[in-house]
Amino acid sequence: MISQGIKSACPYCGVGCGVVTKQSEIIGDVSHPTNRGALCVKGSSLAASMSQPNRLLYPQIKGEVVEWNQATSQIAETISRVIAESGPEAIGMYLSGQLLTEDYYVANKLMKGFIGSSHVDTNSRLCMASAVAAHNRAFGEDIVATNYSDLDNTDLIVLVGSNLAWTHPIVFKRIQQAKKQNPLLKIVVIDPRKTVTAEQADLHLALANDSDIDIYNGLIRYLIENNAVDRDFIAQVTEGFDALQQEVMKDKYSLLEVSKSSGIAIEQLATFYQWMKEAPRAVTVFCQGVNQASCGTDKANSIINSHLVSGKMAKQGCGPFSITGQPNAMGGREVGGLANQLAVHRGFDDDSISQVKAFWQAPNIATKAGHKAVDLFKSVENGDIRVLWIMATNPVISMPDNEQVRRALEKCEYVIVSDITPESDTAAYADCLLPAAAWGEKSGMVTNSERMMSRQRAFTAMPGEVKADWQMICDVAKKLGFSKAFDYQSEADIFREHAALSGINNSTDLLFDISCLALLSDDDYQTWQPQQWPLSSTGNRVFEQHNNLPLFSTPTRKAQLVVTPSQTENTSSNVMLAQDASQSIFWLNTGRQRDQWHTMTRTGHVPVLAQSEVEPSLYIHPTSAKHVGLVDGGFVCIESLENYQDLNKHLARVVFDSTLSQQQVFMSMHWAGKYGAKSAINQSVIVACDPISGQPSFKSAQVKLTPISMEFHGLSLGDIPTQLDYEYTSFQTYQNEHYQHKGIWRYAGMACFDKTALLRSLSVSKQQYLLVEQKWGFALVQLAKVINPDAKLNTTAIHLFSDQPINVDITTLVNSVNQPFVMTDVLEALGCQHSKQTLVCSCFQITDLMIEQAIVTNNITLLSDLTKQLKCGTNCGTCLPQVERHFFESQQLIPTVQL
Ligand SMILES: Nc1nc2c(c(=O)[nH]1)N[C@H]1C(S)=C(S)[C@@H](COP(=O)(O)OP(=O)(O)OC[C@H]3O[C@@H](n4cnc5c(=O)[nH]c(N)nc54)[C@H](O)[C@@H]3O)O[C@H]1N2
Ligand SMILES: Nc1nc2c(c(=O)[nH]1)N[C@H]1C(S)=C(S)[C@@H](COP(=O)(O)OP(=O)(O)OC[C@H]3O[C@@H](n4cnc5c(=O)[nH]c(N)nc54)[C@H](O)[C@@H]3O)O[C@H]1N2
Ligand code: SF4
Ligand SMILES: [Mo]
Repeated sequence: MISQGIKSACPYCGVGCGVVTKQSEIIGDVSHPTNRGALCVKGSSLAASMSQPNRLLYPQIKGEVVEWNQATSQIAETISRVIAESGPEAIGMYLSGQLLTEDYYVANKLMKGFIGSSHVDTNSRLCMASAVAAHNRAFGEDIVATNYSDLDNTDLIVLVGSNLAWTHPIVFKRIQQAKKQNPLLKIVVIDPRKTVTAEQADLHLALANDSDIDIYNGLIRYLIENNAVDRDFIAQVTEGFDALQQEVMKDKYSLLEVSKSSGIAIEQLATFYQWMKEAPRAVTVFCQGVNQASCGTDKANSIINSHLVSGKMAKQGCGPFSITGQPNAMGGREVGGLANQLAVHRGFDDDSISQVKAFWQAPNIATKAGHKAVDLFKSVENGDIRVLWIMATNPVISMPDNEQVRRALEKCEYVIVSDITPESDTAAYADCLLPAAAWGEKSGMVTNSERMMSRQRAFTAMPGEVKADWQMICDVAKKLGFSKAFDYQSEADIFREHAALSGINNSTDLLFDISCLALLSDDDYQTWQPQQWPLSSTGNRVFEQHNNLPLFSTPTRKAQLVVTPSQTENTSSNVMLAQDASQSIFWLNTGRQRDQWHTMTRTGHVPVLAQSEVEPSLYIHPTSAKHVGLVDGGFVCIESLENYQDLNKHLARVVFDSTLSQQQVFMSMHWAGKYGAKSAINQSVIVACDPISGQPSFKSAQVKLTPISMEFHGLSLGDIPTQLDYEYTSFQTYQNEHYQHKGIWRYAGMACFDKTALLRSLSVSKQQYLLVEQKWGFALVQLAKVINPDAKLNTTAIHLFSDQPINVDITTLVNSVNQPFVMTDVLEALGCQHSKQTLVCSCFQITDLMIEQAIVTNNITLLSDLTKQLKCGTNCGTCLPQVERHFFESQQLIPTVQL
């Protein structure tokens, strides 16, 4: 039962859109300043995502359901015993930017103040750590320097390492609207791939791996040489210009040399530099193509440098904009959830330690930074950390070198996992599995990319015995003897304390101070309207202005220009790839698809979201593919060059993509759990971390590709016939009015195709199954009952097996299941080799075939008529370039209309 009219915030990306409940739907909140009612396809599918096929409802110890009391007692006893034996540093926690501020606050307080271990890190280490480190170096504090409104009114928007159209669609929509309002607005995309975002740019710089710093140092050099730096701004509010100038004047940053190291044509580079020089205002949005690099912190600082030297900073329409990934990545940074922060933007200096200790009345305050994520799991493996509590993250899939994480968790004495489903790959390693309240059932605060604090509100009852994460942490804390410090009655209690703690920044130049909310009433917390910090009277623009110049949070109040030397020689795959005579080594770039969220636990079961990438796919340029013997639709083995125990590899389906450069391949990070854990990307991603931020360079793995020929291919609709143990398996949720089964399994094996053995292993009895021989293999039609012995049959599942890749039209096949049909229909469905339809618009479920048919049938000659008729591209707008492409392609097929 959903309570009506409840306002909350979308639990996916860091855009932070407002939503509201309406009947059984969840729709965009028109009063929320971030999205004004708009939602992307993930946000629009929230109601569907809430029907989790397998919710975790009760605490479990070693797989047995237990009472909460037993679970929390065992956790507290284990923690106490291990502390007594090995000290507090043997306890670790691994948190998530998907926790609410209140959950995050109590977890951090318990670990750093009461248990006395700073080995508490978060998946934000994989996500925002480089941006955090860069902000700290440049501004003296982790501050995102811009607001969304800066995108509405500017002259140039540069998107670096960000596929915004897919990953932050509602912010991208805002940019599309700004462009419509002001056609002179220029958009530049710096990304090695021609993404849907890049397709919509005025200029796309398809750079070589990690050559961003070269491009930015080259830009600064160009601005200096062309007298386009803001000398007054540099002198008055920055430090370090001379050293930076010395670096960028080196030969390697000339236009010619940067063109060589980045692989971008001189004219394109010069155009970008000229636009940056001429634009009175510019915003640079950056995300994982910048952060997830072994030089990620330097990349981010090189971008910030360009804004500081050109004075395009701290004013309307200007600034570097590190856009956050997870819904509460920013809230986690506010409470100090990273292992190298203590709390509220404070580190481990003496002052901070004593102030936080006094505020918390902490008996065991941690006094030095703890292990960052990758080191945390190494410490677990080597036995230094003996108890690990993992909350709201799935590191077995999302951390680099999955095998190492598995080894660590297997070896760890006591693993606690809090999750909403027992199906997360990490839950399988839990000694104690705790059922967490999910989005819609829990309440708290989240902060989005532009520091906007919004409420998530519960609108449905908690099922089973689930508890909010903060509640379970407090239950354990109380059993550890810290009753007074963790005796909160509500989220509001915790939020007030967090706000009050930020008051220790009052006497400093730090901007994060929300202590004016320390006395917020329960009512005010309940009715909270989105508000951006700083909450001060000077408005919500960060960096207070003094004589029209910004003041930063550094001791001198000046921003720091950081020398960021080029790393292409060390990090670029070009060098290594150039030495690869066999040319079977590739630069593996990884990232996101439009319609899935991370490890799929919250989106994999939603049919609408499962259609754009239906199985684990490796994208590769056709020329490179041919060179290594890969065929479109075939299988590839992706193997890390550091494959120690023949474990760091996995299989995926090959998809040709001629927009990629020839040395680069791409795969999404999502495949996990039953959907395709065998093809999880990070099994073969063993990469270096940024030495400053500790963030893994997920975008720069080097891999060997080998074609795999399968002897056996299978595709099943409906319940899977047997335990699948083939080399390759994947699952796609699929549902329509005729087909109410779970979905489509695709599998393939290397063992010889033996029909008799297969039938035996499936324990097929002749009464239940119908065997249909085809020229490409055979099909098993699983019959529920015979309706009419003469002709009409009812099926519950169809299994296809072949020694050839199976290429049938799924829509036709699915439509033939679960309805009575005559045998010839089955044959038609099985034999059909229609060209595959590709989903173009997820919001309205429009495929390329539907677009073509609409154009031909209705003789459509205007793009606007097409979008009006099919609605494709009219919701979030991210598919517009594809719609346009299909429209123009099909226009060439239709004879020109004579007027
Ligand atoms: N649909 C969807 N949206 C999401 C998420 C999701 O799971 N699904 N997750 C959210 C989260 S947590 C995050 S962190 C964000 C991430 O959002 P993004 O950072 O936009 O997404 P990614 O696909 O990880 O990577 C962005 C781009 O970096 C490029 N890149 C790779 N190497 C380089 C390089 O050397 N230089 C440059 N300039 N670019 C490079 C890649 O080609 C890729 O297109 O998305 C958020 N939004
Ligand atoms: N190769 C590669 N790897 C990457 C990346 C990449 O670009 N390439 N990106 C990295 C980035 S930026 C990120 S952010 C990470 C994301 O990686 P993860 O954080 O591991 O991914 P999620 O699937 O979001 O995991 C969240 C888990 O929390 C559970 N959950 C959901 N709601 C709640 C709740 O309210 N309480 C609790 N306790 N649990 C809940 C979910 O079921 C799920 O198991 O992946 C990183 N890994
Ligand atoms: S843009 Fe992000 S926050 Fe907004 S609806 Fe989509 S996923 Fe949710
Ligand atoms: Mo992220």
